[in-house]
Amino acid sequence: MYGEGTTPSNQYGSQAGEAWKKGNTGSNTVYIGIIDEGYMYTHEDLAANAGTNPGEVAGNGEDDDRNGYVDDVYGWDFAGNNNSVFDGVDDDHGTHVAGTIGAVGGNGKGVAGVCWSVKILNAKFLGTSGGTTANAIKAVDYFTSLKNKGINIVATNNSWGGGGFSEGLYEAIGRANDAGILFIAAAGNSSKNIDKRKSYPASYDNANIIAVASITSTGAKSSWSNYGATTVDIGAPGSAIYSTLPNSTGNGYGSYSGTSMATPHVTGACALYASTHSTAKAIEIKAAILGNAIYTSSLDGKCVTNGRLNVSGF
Ligand SMILES: [Ca+2]
Ligand SMILES: [Ca+2]
Ligand SMILES: [Ca+2]
Repeated sequence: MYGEGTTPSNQYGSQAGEAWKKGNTGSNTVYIGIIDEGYMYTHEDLAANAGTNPGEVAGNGEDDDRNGYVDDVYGWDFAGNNNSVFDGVDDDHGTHVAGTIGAVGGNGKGVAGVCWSVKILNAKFLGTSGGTTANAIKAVDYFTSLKNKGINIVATNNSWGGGGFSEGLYEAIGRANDAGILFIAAAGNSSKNIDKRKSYPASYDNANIIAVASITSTGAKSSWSNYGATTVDIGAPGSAIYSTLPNSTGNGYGSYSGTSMATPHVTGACALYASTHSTAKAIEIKAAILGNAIYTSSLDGKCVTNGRLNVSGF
C-alpha cells in the first residue's frame, strides 16, 4: 500500500492521503470481511486492526454466539473447517489484501492501508489448491449472519474468481445485499472483456457488487486486467502494490500485482467512507465510490465510471 511515514502523492493512487490530511483515517467501529485465504492477524502492522467476533468467547469449545461455528474469534476457515484462519506463509495472498485495506498507519512500521484504523474479520475458503464454490457460499453467508447479529460489516473483499455461474453463490450475494453488505470483487487477470465472457463473481448483476479493474502507477490499464463497460465498475491501483506478507517474525512485506490488489483499495475506500458516514446504506456507499471516480483515459469505455478510485473527499 503506502510506505509508512510518506504521504501518497501519486496522482494515480487512491488519493487516500487527501482524506487522511482532513482527519479521516478510518474507524475501529467499521468491520470488513475478507473472503480469501487466511491472513496473519498477528502481523506487526495488522494486529491492531484485527477484528474479533464480539459474540464469541475464545477457546472455550463452545459456539457462544450460536452461528454454527465453535470459537470463531478471528473468523472461520471453511477450507479446513476449523477456527484457525491463519495457517502460515501460504496465507500470503490474504495477508497482502489485508494490508492494503487496513495496515496500521502512523505506527512507524511497514505500510499504511487505505484505513489506518478498521476491524478485519476473515472467512478463509482458499487453500493452496484453490477453493470451492460451496465454501465461497458459506463464507459469504458467514458475514451475512454476523451482520444480522448487529456487527457493523460494511463490505467483503473478494479478490478471487473462477467457476461458472452459480445460482447458489448469486443468491448468497443477494442475501448479503439484503443485509446491507457490499461485495467488492476483482475483475480478473485475463485481459478480457467480461461483458462478453463472464467472470464470476465479478459478473453477477447483484446491486451490491463493485467490480474492480487494475491500473498502473502511471494510469494505464494494467495489461492483464479484465474490463467491461457494463460489468466492471471502476479502476484502482493493482500493479506492484507493496503490502504486508506473513513470515516467521510477523514483519514481512512485499509487492504483488493483480486485480486482487486493486480490489482491497476499493474495499478500504468503503470502510473509509463508512467511518465518516456512519448511517450510510450500502447503496449510498457504492454511489459515493462510483460518483467520486476520476475520469481516466485508459479506462474510457472499459468500466461503468470510465475512471479510477478517488477517496479524497471521504
Ligand atoms: Ca460461533
Ligand atoms: Ca467459544
Ligand atoms: Ca504501518
